[in-house]
Amino acid sequence: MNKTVEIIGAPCAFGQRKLGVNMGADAMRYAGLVERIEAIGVTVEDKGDIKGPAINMKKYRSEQDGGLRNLEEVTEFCETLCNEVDETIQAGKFPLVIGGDHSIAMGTISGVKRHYDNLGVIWYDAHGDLNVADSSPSGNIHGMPLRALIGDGHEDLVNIGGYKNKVKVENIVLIGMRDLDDGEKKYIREVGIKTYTMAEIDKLGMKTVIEETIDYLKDKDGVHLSLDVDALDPVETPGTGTCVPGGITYRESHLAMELLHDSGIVTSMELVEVNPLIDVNNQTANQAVGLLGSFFGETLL
Ligand code: 4U7
Ligand code: MN
Ligand code: MN
Ligand code: MN
Repeated sequence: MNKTVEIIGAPCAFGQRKLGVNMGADAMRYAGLVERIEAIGVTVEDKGDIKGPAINMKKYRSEQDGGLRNLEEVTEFCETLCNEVDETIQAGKFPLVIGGDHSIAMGTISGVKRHYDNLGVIWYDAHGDLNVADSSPSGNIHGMPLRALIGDGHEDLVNIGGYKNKVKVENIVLIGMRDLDDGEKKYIREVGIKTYTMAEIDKLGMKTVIEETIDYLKDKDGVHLSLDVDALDPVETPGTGTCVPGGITYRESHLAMELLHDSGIVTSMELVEVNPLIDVNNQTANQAVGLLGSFFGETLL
């Protein structure tokens, strides 16, 4: 990486109901994120955290408000993040957004997309995050960001950054899928999103999956990597709110990061859903930092 990496903390927990994910960014800082990237010889600046709306614990923990939980708070958070990311890219730096729950992707990618006509997106996750309010079993907005970026869903979410239609379905690669809701499966098949479920990863191996992904996205003018730590297997990586067994190993994920580094195609990244309150000795944040090391070019010798 010859660009300066600018870290933007996005301590948002409004996209789901497990408090603690708002401390994910600090958990990664505490695990040595800045030092780890600097040790590779890459220049890093930490912009600090986005200032989002305060958490009202009573409202946050209430069972009601189904549909789109915390819509206003998520929207406000993402609007601010969008402008921060935009600024970082304008300054010629590489934006590394650390979450926070995955609803923040609507902010990150809305900011990124202002700079690219034909943006590719790699969605490394156990989930598709392709719900709309009607198909969502939970009402949690962190299960909807990719669909909102495509252009479907609540107007406030679809229009973050003041414009819509940020990601084309043919520019997306889903990796690690193993918990897709019925509506998401139907949608993926209907519009034909390039998808590597765990079954494909087992059959092809991660090396081929990433090589094919790079080949699929090589003509795009930018590629955003959205890494949800729940893509990894919860036996190794337990500190996240929506664990699904049978996931990607830590080593396979290192391989993915190394191959993406070598390709040089990725122009922005976010790492989300680290929740230190449900982790064991901060090991999920430690692994996240390890993966970011590989992504920015760390080698073992
Ligand atoms: B994450 C879920 F129903 N699909 O919509 C939903 F299974 O950002 C989970 O990937 C969403 O962690 C997970 O609530 C969102 C559920
Ligand atoms: Mn996700
Ligand atoms: Mn997920
Ligand atoms: Mn999750």
